Amino acid sequence: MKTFVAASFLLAALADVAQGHYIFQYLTANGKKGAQYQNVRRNTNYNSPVTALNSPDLRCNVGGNTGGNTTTVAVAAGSSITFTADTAVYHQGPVSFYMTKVADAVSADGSTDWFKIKEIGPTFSGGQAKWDMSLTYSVTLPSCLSAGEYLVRIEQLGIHNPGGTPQFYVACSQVKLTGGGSASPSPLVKIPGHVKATDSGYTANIYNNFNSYTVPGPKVFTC
Ligand SMILES: *[C@@H]1O[C@H](CO)[C@@H](O)[C@H](O)[C@H]1NC(C)=O
Ligand SMILES: [Cu+2]
Repeated sequence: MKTFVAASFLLAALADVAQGHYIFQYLTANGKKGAQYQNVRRNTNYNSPVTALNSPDLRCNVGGNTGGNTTTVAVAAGSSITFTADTAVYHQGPVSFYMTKVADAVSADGSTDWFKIKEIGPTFSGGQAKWDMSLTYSVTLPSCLSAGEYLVRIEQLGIHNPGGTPQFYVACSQVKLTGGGSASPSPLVKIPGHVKATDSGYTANIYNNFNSYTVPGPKVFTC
């Protein structure tokens, strides 16, 4: 078993060198897939993850602190949007979606309060964990949120290399929510700060006695 684990680590390390990582670049809204970076902020770190837990780059990736020429798409509260990456996710780990309400989605820097709207952890069956490693991930924008502009953020956390530093693959889309309600979403968090170095979902060893998992960050807000 030890040999197997060591071999897995080695393979994971080699794969990291040999393959490109994944970057979330496309947003599908209103059933229409936008062009590359049309509604998802452009990053400037090629396909590298963000790894510092205290970095503002955790919000919308390196280079994503403002929208640049990324435009804001109008979507109805209660509808679903989809993030698509350039290549499918291949590091095991959870996926979370966050939103923050902003005055202007193009210029917002993500320093405002965020809440989580969805999380995807592993499923456990027959002693095996199965992660959702996909090219696309969808989320429903809660129907009770108030109308206005928001950043919608996807976070895939690579925890494939226990003992190494987990890797955040993040991106922000810019949406203008229409319809909706008047809910005050909670709990609210700041990013960075939403994940702690001691969180079990951050420190987990997914190869050793792995039979339960808590996705890091706040509880999911539901209407
Ligand atoms: C948007 O800006 C990037 C550089 O940040 C540039 O490469 C790209 O061509 C621009 N796209 C449009 C449509 O202007
Ligand atoms: Cu990697």
